[in-house]
Amino acid sequence: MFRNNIFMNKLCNKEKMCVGVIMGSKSDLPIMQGAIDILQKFNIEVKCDIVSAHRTPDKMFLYGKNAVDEGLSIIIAGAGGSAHLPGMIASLTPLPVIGVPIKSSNSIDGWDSILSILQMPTGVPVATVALNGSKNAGILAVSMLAICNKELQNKIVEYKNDMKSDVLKNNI
Ligand code: C2R
Repeated sequence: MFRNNIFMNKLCNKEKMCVGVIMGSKSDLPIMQGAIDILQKFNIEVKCDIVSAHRTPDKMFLYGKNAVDEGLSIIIAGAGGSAHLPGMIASLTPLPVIGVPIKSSNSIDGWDSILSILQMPTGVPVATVALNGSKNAGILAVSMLAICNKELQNKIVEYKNDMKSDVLKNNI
């Protein structure tokens, strides 16, 4: 069910920029696939895993502590319901963390997940995107990686131009 073997537990290629995409459950994958797809479109290496603050706390701790040594530059973390994963990961790593609130089966209406990820205490930020907004999380990660990478920045400009053309094409 996992496309392109993305859940392989491989080390990142240190020569390439690598983004960690984690989620609280495999039931989150259909939503988180949006981030994976956009990162792959920009030729960014993706290391994907299921990590849960609640169900696999030891794994979460190790993931956060080892993220830099694993070669990750940014972590995108998605979770639904009482979503502690993004914030806990942000507490364990110096890397930027982008949180994706997910409207999952155990969610009341999505607000539970949004507020758990958004309302972080001062000192431990999580950049929170819209509910189920994993594609934007991917684009934000690419923009961060592009700060010191002109080639990648040009690709984002191209992406935005394509988006503009698509909208204008539909003008009535
Ligand atoms: P299941 O479908 O496996 O029951 O999971 C997951 O992200 C998922 O959206 C239901 C939902 O529980 C969420 N979950 C968390 C955490 N671990 C799992 N919010 C966590 O540690 O924050």
